[in-house]
Amino acid sequence: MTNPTHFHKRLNMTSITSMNDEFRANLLAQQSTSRKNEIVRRYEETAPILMDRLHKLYGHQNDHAAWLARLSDAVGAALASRPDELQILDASRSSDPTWFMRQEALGYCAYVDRFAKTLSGVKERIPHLQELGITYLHLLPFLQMRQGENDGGFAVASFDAIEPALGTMEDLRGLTTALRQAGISLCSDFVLNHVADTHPWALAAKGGNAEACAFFHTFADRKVPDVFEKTLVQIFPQAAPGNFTYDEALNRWVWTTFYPYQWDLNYSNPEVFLVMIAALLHLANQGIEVFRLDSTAFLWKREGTNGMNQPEAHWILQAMRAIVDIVAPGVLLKAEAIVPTSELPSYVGGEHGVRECHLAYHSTLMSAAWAALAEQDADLLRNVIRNTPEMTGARSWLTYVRCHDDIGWNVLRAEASPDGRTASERLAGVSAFFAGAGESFARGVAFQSSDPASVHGTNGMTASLVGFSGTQSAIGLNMAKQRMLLLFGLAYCFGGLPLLYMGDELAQENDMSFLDDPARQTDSRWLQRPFLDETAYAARHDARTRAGDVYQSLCVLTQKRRSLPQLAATAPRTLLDGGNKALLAFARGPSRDDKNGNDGIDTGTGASNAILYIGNFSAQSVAIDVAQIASSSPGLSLVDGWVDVLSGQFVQEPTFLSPWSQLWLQPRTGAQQQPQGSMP
Ligand code: OTU
Repeated sequence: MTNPTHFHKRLNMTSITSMNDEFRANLLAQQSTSRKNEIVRRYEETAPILMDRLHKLYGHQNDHAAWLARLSDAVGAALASRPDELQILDASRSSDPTWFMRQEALGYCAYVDRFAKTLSGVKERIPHLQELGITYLHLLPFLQMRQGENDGGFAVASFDAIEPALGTMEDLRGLTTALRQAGISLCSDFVLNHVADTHPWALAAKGGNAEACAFFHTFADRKVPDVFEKTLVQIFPQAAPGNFTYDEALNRWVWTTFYPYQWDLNYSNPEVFLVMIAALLHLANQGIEVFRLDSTAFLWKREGTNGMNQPEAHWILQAMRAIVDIVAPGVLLKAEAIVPTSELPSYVGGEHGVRECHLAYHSTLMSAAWAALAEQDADLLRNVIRNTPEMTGARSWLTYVRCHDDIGWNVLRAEASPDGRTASERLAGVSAFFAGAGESFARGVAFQSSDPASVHGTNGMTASLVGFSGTQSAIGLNMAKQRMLLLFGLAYCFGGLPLLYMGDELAQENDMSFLDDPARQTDSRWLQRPFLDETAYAARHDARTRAGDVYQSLCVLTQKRRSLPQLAATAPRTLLDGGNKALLAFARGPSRDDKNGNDGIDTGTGASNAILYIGNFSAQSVAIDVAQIASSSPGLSLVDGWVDVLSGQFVQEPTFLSPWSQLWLQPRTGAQQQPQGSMP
């Protein structure tokens, strides 16, 4: 592919300045007088990055100035048609940019059909979400999708229409309005790396339209694809081997990173950027408040690389963010990049805090937490946390236990290698454990992998992976519940926006029905995509049922989290030495926006208002020395006594932490001088 930096020098500063002026003028031309000042302010704030990234990406194109003018027209049109109520939202969020980082923020993720049949059905389920304390709802793809196989909607056939079985654009607007009134932000996937082979652009390309063909990466023969294949990864090596698909109508090879019917878009073509940002803005104007940018790592192709995390992919995201900040500053971008820990921070702007995505899935934290259960050792978790830089500003992590995809193990290679075994051996052990090997409590399935040493990803619902499916005994079931809560507790305490995956709140197990459907049976990710279990849901308040017990325990965690500003994503995190390999310990807080004191240290007692998290990732009771653990953090060393927020009990040292359990410890205050009881 072309490398635009080679051509970048051709544009001199004068032409950049005049294009910048023209862009702003075009943008403003369409706006009402009352909005102009605000828009100029937003534009001035974002223009340096926007212009720089667009020039780097596309400045070498002959008609760059004309293209920029068309882009500014499109952006201006979206701005002019932004509905009033969304402009109000934009204004309130601009004055509170860390709104999504509060300790009350909690996400829920579901397939529309499996949760509530249709978009209107989702509206009916708002009380369900409110009861769970949800402030953010991610609905998996609901735009018009390819008929037949469509990767759960990740093969989009139109960005302008809703999948007919799920509703209409009108229904979407009705839903976003109702959710907004309920204090819930709707998150939608924006599948920007590829489109379905039935999308009009692909159909036009097949029909011989050269402009449409240039939307994709196509090749006359295998020569170039073969060179790329030497270094590219394969995502679905068994169900969809290779990264290129021969298309008969085109009589060419098409770049298809995922399934053969998902055609990768060619972002070296500026037209692709233009139509895609226009599509995103149009959806934002329907009231979608968060975009989950799918497969962001793959947006730019470069020979000799694995095809992921290229600088240009980040420039594309930064340019999109700048445009979103101009048109819809209340809207969030969330990166889905399943990549090693070292690559993750750049999706939220890296150490310099360039505006890119507001959120990114912390997928290595998620995988490492599962690995810790298998290894009964929090080593991988500690390594991931060490490799996760502290970030300031309005950006954060999406923390989660499960999602609709597999749990990937390969992303942990860097963290997995230092223990003497090779990373492959070690991670293959974890993978085998979750596939049920030996004495494992887990009942998952290994997912296809291209790794030569066969480090498969793992599929399965949380409940099946933590042991609910593999035991009947009361003790076994209780251990499964503890493991489940341990994982949720980590997602709640780590610092980020936690996301619950539909069915987990009711401990729903693997759904085997995909095996009967030819369109789904080769993709075991469908194990973790069940329909909501209405019977379990109806029993959610009955703690004698498994679903009710898990549901209520989870709600308790949620309530506790909401009450602790130290757990807000804005509060700092300090990894501590737990003194035992099975223990993960870290401190959170004091909260940065603590109004009572700038350092969060209580001047009267010298105690910090921090929260100390300790998790036991093993099947044994482990002796803990809280004073010792706290002593490695300067703010905590003076604390004289701790209370566990979850049980309300005073910690009497020395104490034991029971298998798979966790403590959320808060410094004892004056009112809590007397121990209230011993530890559970
Ligand atoms: C994403 O996933 C989606 O979450 C998947 O459901 C889609 O199948 C895929 O994109 C194509 O749209 O590469 O960077 O290993 O983790 O496919 C993220 C499986 C991705 C997923 C992977 C993924």
